[in-house]
Amino acid sequence: MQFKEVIASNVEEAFAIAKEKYGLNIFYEPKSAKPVKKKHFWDKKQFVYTFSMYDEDYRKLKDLQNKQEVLGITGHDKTNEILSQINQIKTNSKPKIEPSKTVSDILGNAEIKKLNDNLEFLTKQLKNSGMVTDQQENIHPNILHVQKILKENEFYDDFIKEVVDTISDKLTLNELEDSERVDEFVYDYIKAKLKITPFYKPHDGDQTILALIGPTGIGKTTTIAKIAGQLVKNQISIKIISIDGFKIGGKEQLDRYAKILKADCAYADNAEELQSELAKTQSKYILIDTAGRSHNDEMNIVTMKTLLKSSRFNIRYLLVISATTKARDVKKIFKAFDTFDYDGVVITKVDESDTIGAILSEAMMRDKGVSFYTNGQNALRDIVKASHENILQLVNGLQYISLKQMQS
Ligand SMILES: Nc1nc2c(ncn2[C@@H]2O[C@H](COP(=O)(O)OP(=O)(O)O)[C@@H](O)[C@H]2O)c(=O)[nH]1
Ligand SMILES: [Mg+2]
Repeated sequence: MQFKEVIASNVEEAFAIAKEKYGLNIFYEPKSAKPVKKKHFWDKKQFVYTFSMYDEDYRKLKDLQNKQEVLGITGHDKTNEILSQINQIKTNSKPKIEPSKTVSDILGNAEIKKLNDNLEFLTKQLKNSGMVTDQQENIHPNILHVQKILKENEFYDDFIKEVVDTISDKLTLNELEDSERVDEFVYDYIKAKLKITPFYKPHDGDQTILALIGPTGIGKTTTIAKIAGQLVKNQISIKIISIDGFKIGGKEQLDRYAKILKADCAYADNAEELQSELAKTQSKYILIDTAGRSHNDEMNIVTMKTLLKSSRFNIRYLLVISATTKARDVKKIFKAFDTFDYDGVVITKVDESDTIGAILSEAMMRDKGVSFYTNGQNALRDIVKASHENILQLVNGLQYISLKQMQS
C-alpha cells in the first residue's frame, strides 16, 4: 500500500487525476483533504487529497480483515494477535508495492497461494477457537440464506444445523462469498444423503408383490391405480388385491380403476383369503391396496401387519405420505408404520403443497429412499418416478440448481 497526494478542486476530480497518473487497476481510498494555500485571491480553491492506494490482492487482504471484524473477532486479545500476524505476513511477504505493479507481479502465484492458505488457516483457527459465536448477526449472509430456504421448506432444525455446520467446515471463504456455490453445496449435500428407491422391475419368471401402506386419505388407492397404469403401459401383467374392503365406496373406487386398466381386481377380508388370492395369481405384478385408518390407530396397523405378514409370500412395502401432511405429523407417520420395514416412500399430492422438507428430512434420517411422487388426481398420468433431480426440483429455492444440473 502506498500514500499519494493529488491536487484537485473536488474529490471526483482527484480520483480522475489519480487514476490517470497511477493506473485504473488500483484501488484508491481518500484519506484526507487539506486546502491549498492560495497565492492570489482569484486562484481556484483547491485541496491536497491524500489517497491510500493498493491493488486487487491487497484489497482481498483488507476484505478478509473486514470480514473478521464483521465476525466479531476484533477487540479480542487473541484477535489482535492474529491480525498482527496477518499484517506480518503482508509486510514480510515482500517489498513495497509499486502502484503500477500487482502483487502477483512481485510475489509470484505460489507465494500468493501460500499467503491465502495462511489467511484461511488463521481464519479457520478463529472459528474453531469458539471466538466466533453462532449468533445470527455473525453468520455469513449466504448461510443465513440457506437456513431460510431450508426452514421455509420445513426441513428439520437438526438437519439444517447439520448442513450449516458442514458448509462452515468445508467451504473456503471465497466459496462462501459465492451464493450460487453455497446453494450448489446444499443441493449436493441433500443429493448425497437422500436415497432413491428404484421401481422394481420384475425379472423373467419373478413375481413382485408390492403393498402400499400409510394413513387414510393420503392417496394410496389412487397411487395403486397410477402404478398399475404404468405397468400396464409397459405390458406387464398385473393384479390388484385390496384388503381395504371396509372403506365406504372403497370397492367402487378400485373397481372403476381396474375396469379402466382392464386389470384383475380382488378383495380379501382375512389372512386366508389373501393367502389364497396370492397363491392363485399368475400376474407378474401384484399390487396390494391396504386399509388405512388413522396413523394413531395402532391397533389397526398391527392387525393389518399380522394379516399381510402371515402370508408365506414375500411382500415389499412402500410408505405413502402426502406432501400436505403437517410437519409435526410426518414423524409420527413414519414411526407408526416402521414395523413394516418398508423399502421406500411415495410422496403424494405435491401439487397441493410446496413443502416436502419434513418428509425428506425424515426419509434421510431413516435412510429410506423415495420411489415416486404424485402430482394430481389423474390416475393414469400424475405419477413420476423419483430421481434426485426431480425431487430436488420440489425444494423451493434450489430449483435453479436442479435445472442447471438437468441441462448439463
Ligand atoms: N391433488 C391430488 N390429489 C390426490 C393425489 N393423489 C390422491 N389424491 C386425492 O386424495 C384423495 C384420497 O385418495 P385415496 O387414494 O382414496 O386415498 P387412500 O385413502 O389413501 O386410499 C382422493 O380425492 C384423491 O383423488 C395427488 O397426487 N394430488
Ligand atoms: Mg384407499
